Amino acid sequence: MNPNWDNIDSQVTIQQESIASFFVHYLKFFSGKDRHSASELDIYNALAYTIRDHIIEKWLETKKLYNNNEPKRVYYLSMEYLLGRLFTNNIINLGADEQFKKGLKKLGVNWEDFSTWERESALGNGGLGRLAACFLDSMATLNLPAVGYGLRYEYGIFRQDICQGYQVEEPDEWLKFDNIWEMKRVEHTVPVHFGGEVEVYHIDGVEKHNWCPSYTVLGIPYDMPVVGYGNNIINTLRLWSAKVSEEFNLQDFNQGNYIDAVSEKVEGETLTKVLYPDDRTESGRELRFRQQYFFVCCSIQDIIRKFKKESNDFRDFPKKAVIQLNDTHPSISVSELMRILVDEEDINWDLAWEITSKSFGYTNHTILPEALEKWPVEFFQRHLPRHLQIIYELNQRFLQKISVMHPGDNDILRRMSLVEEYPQKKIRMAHLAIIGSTSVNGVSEIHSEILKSQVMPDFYKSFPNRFNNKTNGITPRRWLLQANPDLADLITQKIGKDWVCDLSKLKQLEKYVDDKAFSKQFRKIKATNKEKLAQLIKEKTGVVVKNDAIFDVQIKRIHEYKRQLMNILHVIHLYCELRENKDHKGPQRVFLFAGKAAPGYYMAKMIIKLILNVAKVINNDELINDKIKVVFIPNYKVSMAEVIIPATDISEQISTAGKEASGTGNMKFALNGALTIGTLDGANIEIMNEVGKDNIFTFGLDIDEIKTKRQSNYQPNELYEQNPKIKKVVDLIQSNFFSFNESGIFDPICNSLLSEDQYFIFADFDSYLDCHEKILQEYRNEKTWTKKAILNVARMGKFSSDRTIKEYAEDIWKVSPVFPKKAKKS
Ligand code: 26V
Repeated sequence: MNPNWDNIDSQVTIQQESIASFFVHYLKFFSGKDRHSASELDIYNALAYTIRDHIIEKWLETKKLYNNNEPKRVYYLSMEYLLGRLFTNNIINLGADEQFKKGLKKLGVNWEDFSTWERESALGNGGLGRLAACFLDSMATLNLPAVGYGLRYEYGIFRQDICQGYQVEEPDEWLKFDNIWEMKRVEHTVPVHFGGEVEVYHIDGVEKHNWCPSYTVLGIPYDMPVVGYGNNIINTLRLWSAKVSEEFNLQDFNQGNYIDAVSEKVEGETLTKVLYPDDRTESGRELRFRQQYFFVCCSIQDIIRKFKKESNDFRDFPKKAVIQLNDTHPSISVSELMRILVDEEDINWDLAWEITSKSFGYTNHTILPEALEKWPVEFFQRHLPRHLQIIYELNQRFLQKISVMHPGDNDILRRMSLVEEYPQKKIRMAHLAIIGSTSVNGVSEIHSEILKSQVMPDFYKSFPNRFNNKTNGITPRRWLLQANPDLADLITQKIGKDWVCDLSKLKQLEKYVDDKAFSKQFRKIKATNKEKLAQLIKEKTGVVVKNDAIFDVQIKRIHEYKRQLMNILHVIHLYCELRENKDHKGPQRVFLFAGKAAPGYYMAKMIIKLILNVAKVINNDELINDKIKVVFIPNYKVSMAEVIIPATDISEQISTAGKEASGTGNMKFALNGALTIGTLDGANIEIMNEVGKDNIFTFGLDIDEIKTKRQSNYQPNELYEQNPKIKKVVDLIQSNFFSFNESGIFDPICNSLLSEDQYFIFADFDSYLDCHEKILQEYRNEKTWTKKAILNVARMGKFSSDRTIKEYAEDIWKVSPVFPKKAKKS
C-alpha cells in the first residue's frame, strides 16, 4: 500500500476545540441537517458519531499494541450481553466528559440531555448477561487482551408491556435506527455448516472423516468497541449475525426452486433473529441448539484465524489462547475445536485432545437442573453428525479413564457419562464442558461448594484441582461513577478518585462514618436520587409516591425461587395490619418491583399479575392513608436499574437458600448505600462477611436447614393452619379480594403454596416479617441507619468485577495485561 497514507494526518485527539466542529460536521454531512432542522435524535446521532471517532483512534492503537506484543488472549464466549446504553459510559471511560461539556458549550448543547435517545442493546436475560458486560468493562480497564464473542440478535429480550395486569411481550426493535456503536466486518465472514453426512476413508491405515454438510449459513461479524476506563485501551466485542449466502440460494433459484430457496434463506437467517427469552424452560429447543452451534462455530473459526497469524504450530495454541465458556450454552465448542484440529488440521487425536482440554475454562451460573442443558442425540444426528461421533469417541476414552480411577464402580460411569440414556438419549453439555476445561468455577463461595458437593460430586472427586470459585463482581464505572454521579463526587472529594479502578480504596470512607457533615451530604444525595425515582415511577405507572418514602426494592427476573411472591405476601400482611388500625408510624413505604417473566412461565406471570392487582387495591384504598404504595414498573432494563438502585433504601435479596448462584444486583445496591434484607444465599453471605452482621438484615433458613426441611416431609398446609398471619394473607387472596372481577385467578398460586411450597415461603415467612419489623425500627434512627449505609458503601471493595477478573486472569487464564511502551523523552 502507498506509504504516503501514514503521512496524512487523520488523528483524532480529545480536544475541546475540535469537538464542536466534529459535531457540526456529522450533523451536516451524515444527517443533512443544521441547527434549525435538527431533531433531538439527529443531535444524539451527531454526538455519538463524534464520540465514536475518538474511540476509533484508540481502537486502532490497541489493535496495533496487541499485534506487536502477541500476548496470550482471552476469548470470552457468551450467548448473552446486557450492555445497556453506551453513550455516557463511553464518554466517561474515555475520560472525555469535561472536554465534551466545554467543547459543546458554545453551541448550547449539553450532551447529557441526549443520552436517553440511545436505544439500549438488551441481548440478554438477566444476571448472566449483565455479568458478561461488567467483565468486558473490567477486562478492558485492566489492559487485558480480550475479545468478547456473542450473537447479534435482531430482537433482544422482549419489551414488557402490561395489559390489564398481565405481562404482554412485544418485540424489541433495538436495531430500528442506526446502531452507531457497531461496525460490520464483512471481510471476516465465516461459513457455518449444518446437516448432511460423514464419509469415512483411510490414509495409510488411519481412519479419516469428511463431513459433507447439507447446508451452509454465513456468520457476519459486527464489532463493538469496549472502552477501558482511563487507559486508552479499546477491546472488541464481536457479535455474529446469520446470513444465507446469495450464491447458495441462487443455485436453488436457477433450478426453479424459488420457494425452497427463499424459505431456506429465511430459515437460515432466523438463527440470529431472537434471543431466547426463557431461562427456565426451553422452547424452540432445536433452533436454540442450532443457534448455539452457529455462535460457537463462528467464534472458534475466528480464534483460529487469529492464532494462525502468529503461529503455525497448534501445540502453541493453549499458550496463545484461552476460551472461557460463560455457562453451558457454548460448550459445543469443545467438540468443535476437536473437529477442526483432527479433521481439518490433520492433528492426531491425542494431541488434539491435549490442546483442546488445555484451552477452555467453564463457568457454571446456575444449579437449577432445567438450565443445565442436555441436547437430544437426534438433534446432533440431524444437524451435527460429525460432532456426535466426536462426542461418542471422547466419551468412550473418558469413561475408560474413569473406570481405571474407580474400578468396579459401574454406577459412576453411568452418572459421569456424556450420554444420558433414559428416558431419551441426550448429550449432557455440562459434562462436555467439564471434561474439556482446565477450570470449572462457580460464581460465589456457596455456589462453588454446591457444585462440588451436590451438582457434580463425581467430577469433583475425580478432578478436585479443576474446581474453583470466582465470586462475581460489578463494574464500579457503570454502577457508581455513572449511575450515581453525586455520590461518586462526594466520595472523590473525600478520598480521591483512585477508588474507580481500585474499589478497595472505599475502605477509607470508614473514617467519615461519624462525621456529621459527611452523613448529611450522604443523606442529601439519597434524597435527590429518590426524587428522580419518584418522578420515574409517576411517569411509568402514574402512581404518585412521596419523595421521602422508604424505597424497598426487588428488581430482577421474576422466578419462584427469587420469591417475589413472599415479598408481596408480606405487603398484604402489612396492609391487613393497617386496615385493622394497628399503629404504623413513620414515613410512607414504597414496595417497588420490576422484572420480566419468561413468556412460557405461567407461575411467574401470575406473580406479576398478583403484584399488580394488589398494587391497584392498596394504592387506591383511602383507609390506609397512603401509608404504603406498591409499584410494578414495566419493562425493567439496565438503564432503569441505573435510576432505581441509587435511590433505594432496602434491597430485597430473598431467594430460597441454595438457589441463587450469586446475584449481582445485591452488590449494586449495597455499593449505592442500600441495606440488604437477605437470605444466606449466593453472594449475600460474602456481602455479610464484608459489611459485618450489624449492617445487613439476614433471615430465614440456611441451606442446611432447607435441606433438612426438604427431607422431613414438609407440610405447608400445616403452617397455614397454625400461623394466623399466613392464614389471613392466603385467605384474603383466596377470597378474591384482589381479584374482584376475576374470581379464582390466583388459585394456582395459593394451591401451589398450600400443597407444596417448593421454595419454602411459609417456612421463612415469620422470620421475614420479623426482619422487616426490625428494619423499620432501625430506619427510624436516622443516624445509625446512615452509618450502616455508609459502611455498606465503604466495605464493598471486594465486589468490583476488577477483582473478579484479576482472579480469572491469574488463576485460570494465565493472561497478563499489556501496556503501551512509554514514549521516550527526547
Ligand atoms: C438458561 C437458559 C436455558 C434455555 C433458554 C435460555 C436460557 C438462558 C439462560 C440460562 C441460564 C441462566 C443462568 C443465569 O442467568 N444465572 C445467573 O447468573 C448470574 C451471574 O453469575 C448470577 O449472579 C445469578 O445468581 C444466576 O442466577
